[in-house]
Amino acid sequence: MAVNRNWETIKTYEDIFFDYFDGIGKITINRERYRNAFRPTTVNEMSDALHICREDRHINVIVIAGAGDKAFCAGGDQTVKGEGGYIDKEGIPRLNILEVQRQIRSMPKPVIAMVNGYAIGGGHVLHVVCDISIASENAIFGQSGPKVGSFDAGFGSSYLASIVGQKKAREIWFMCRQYSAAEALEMGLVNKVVPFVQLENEVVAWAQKMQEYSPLALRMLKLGLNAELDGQVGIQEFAGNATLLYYMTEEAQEGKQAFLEKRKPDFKKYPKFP
Ligand code: S0N
Repeated sequence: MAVNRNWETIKTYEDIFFDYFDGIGKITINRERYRNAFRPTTVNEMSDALHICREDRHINVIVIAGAGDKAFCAGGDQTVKGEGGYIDKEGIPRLNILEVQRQIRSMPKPVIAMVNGYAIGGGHVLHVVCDISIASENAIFGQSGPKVGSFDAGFGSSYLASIVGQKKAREIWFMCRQYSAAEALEMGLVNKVVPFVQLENEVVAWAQKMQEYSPLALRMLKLGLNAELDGQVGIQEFAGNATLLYYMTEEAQEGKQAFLEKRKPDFKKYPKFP
């Protein structure tokens, strides 16, 4: 049974809802009329909300959702697609969803996709780049790029292939088929499928469970899993986080302290673990 949670508004936008409950920041695309297809405004707002999620110490887990019961997200809004990208209010073509993908991937906190209906095109890639995908039984998954004149050969293809395998990823893109939630579960594309009315309960339960565990451990695991696939960028992200851990040691503080006190650092006293 669905539970009525007291989600508090974090910030008000035009195209998205951005709410807080119990350590969870929830970003909901609110363009139900267009199956939650995103336009540049939607994406700019998602990017702003994700930045807040990264900075806000009260937010430990992020949920991405779509409004209503029909769609998670139907990808880029085809009505504003022009030459060079999706045209924003100033008339500039944008592919700014790629920035949102990068933000989700490098977010040092778990990101859960709450897939409540169609996840198609760029909307499908959006759930793929999230750490965990939990879907309702009515969810439908698929890529449509080659049918509508677009493609995502980045995370939308290479990361997808690392999840479902190369052959299946090629089928998904080359055939533009739609897959049921059960099929998505079968191919490892989602973590769990539940009845629609239980979707939010399930997502919140996963988010609450993760919050019982060490945030630094989850963070390093996410970055390690990314680093394997992301080449130099993945190593740079992982190394940045290793530096953060190093700065938390006395050994690192000794280097800085010695410099400030104009003396030689004494690193000999620190243990060298085998
Ligand atoms: C989702 C679908 C299957 C739902 O079908 P259903 O339930 O029958 O509803 P419809 O009647 O089709 O839709 C209801 C209303 O919503 C509008 N609408 C739906 N999707 C979009 C959309 N993407 N853009 C604009 N409007 C949309 C319908 O037009 C309808 O409106 P009315 O009532 O006025 O007719 C079905 O809707 C569907 O197939 N939708 C299109 C899915 C799709 O092809 N999406 C775009 C795919 N491409 C991308 O997402 C590009 C991704 C991207 O941004 C990118 C990323 C990396 C690199 C490059 C790119 C790039 O931009 O190329």
